[in-house]
Amino acid sequence: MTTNRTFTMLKPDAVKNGHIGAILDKINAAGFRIVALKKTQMTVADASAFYAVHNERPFFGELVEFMTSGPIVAAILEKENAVEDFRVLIGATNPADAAEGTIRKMFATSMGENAVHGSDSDENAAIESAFHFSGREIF
Ligand code: FUP
Repeated sequence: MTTNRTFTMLKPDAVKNGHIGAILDKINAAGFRIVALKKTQMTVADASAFYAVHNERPFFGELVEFMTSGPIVAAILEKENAVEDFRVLIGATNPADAAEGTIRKMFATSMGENAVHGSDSDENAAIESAFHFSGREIF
């Protein structure tokens, strides 16, 4: 079942580099409706839980360190086929492989500091949205 919703984070590099407005513009222009939005900073415990699926991977420590290094902008986005369309909009995990015009091509600096997160399935979109937002923050 498709939920037509996905979850994103504008990562600490994107926030630090002043790209919040430009990235939200691209998200709007691509036809996504913002149903929840906030600036927040994850603790080490938060980031470790959020990325638990990667906890055996060699990059896990760096990933948690980076994701807790500064504030992020978390959002829930709505559009038909949201998960898949948003992953097209953000581009490949490594910005060097990301297609022209994608958010990661435009704003990411490296594989580790890749500007944005996008859920990889409807199931994870729901889990990740609930991780960051309560029911009364979603409209
Ligand atoms: P993505 O779904 O494109 O966000 O990528 P993954 O879920 O595979 O990875 C999550 C995050 O881990 C990436 F955004 C960056 C980091 N990562 C690395 O630093 N090195 C890797 O080899 C893979 C992922």
